Amino acid sequence: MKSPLITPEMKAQFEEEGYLVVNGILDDATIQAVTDDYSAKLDEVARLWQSQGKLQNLHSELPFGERLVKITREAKLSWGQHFDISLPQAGVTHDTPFHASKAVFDLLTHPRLLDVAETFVGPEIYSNPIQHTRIKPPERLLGKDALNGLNARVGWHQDQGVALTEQDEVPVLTVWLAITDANEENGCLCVVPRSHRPPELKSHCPGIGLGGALEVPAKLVTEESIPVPVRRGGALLLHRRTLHSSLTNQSERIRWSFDLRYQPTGLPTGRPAFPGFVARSPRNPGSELKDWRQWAQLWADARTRIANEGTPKFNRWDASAPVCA
Ligand SMILES: O=C(O)CCC(=O)C(=O)O
Ligand SMILES: [Fe+2]
Repeated sequence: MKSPLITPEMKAQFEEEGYLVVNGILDDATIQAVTDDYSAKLDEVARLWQSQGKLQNLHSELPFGERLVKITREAKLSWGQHFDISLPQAGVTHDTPFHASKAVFDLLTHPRLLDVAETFVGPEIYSNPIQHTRIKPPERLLGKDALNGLNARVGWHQDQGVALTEQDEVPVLTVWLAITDANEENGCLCVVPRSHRPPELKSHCPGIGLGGALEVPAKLVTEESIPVPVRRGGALLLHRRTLHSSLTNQSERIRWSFDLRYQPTGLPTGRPAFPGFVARSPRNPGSELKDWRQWAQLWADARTRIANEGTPKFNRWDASAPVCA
């Protein structure tokens, strides 16, 4: 069903401005389940780093966020790919870590979240595989090599610009979910209101962002932007062409989000090398993916295929374009 959290005025705001904040999507139990799940993952990674001599103390006595900050202060390493729910766009091997668990699958298919998606993409809902977990420690604690878009600030881009052209006409909705409060101090998103309206994209340049990310050169972003704080359990919805970036986490604590994407079933995702799934289908309920293990297996199979066959094409941009110089 359509989400009772979204009034016609809110829907109109999304259409006019290209973004919308929706509060109160996730309940405490869902957030707790995800936190417990990631606590176990953190413990696994900490033990790995300890066994590799990269970390002395496990700090097992601390709760999740404080433990992550404490370990980052000592090891200065990137947690990003260990926690992410996607594969990276380059360098995939048979051992590349990623996180696909029951708690995350339950989050991706949470009925209240799918109701929000349904309000914008209709009742036949496909989970697009362009999705990330970003658990960001205070940025100053990270070593230079550990800075990337999964755990530090993200430069200007349009989500349509990080997908292949096959997806250009598909109404993909970005749902940026706040697991902790996000604000200007700890690195919330900034958006350029109404930037979704021109049908053509801004030029994106591969390799110029942190960790070699693709982004729009700052000189091309002349419009006014605004920071958009989001409370824990709420979401920022973005149109696929809305220009956005994120701020630096300058606080003392973690900033944690999931960015998920939903679209109508049966259309290209813009990243065919990665697996999506039918999240909701009143027309063909048997096509819905219900078992998190199958979802995890789809990602494991994608990893094997990419490790064997090499890196597929992930974007349309040319680093040697004059605007990228
Ligand atoms: O969370 C961030 O820092 C960036 C997220 C983003 O670009 C997105 O959700 O599309
Ligand atoms: Fe984005």
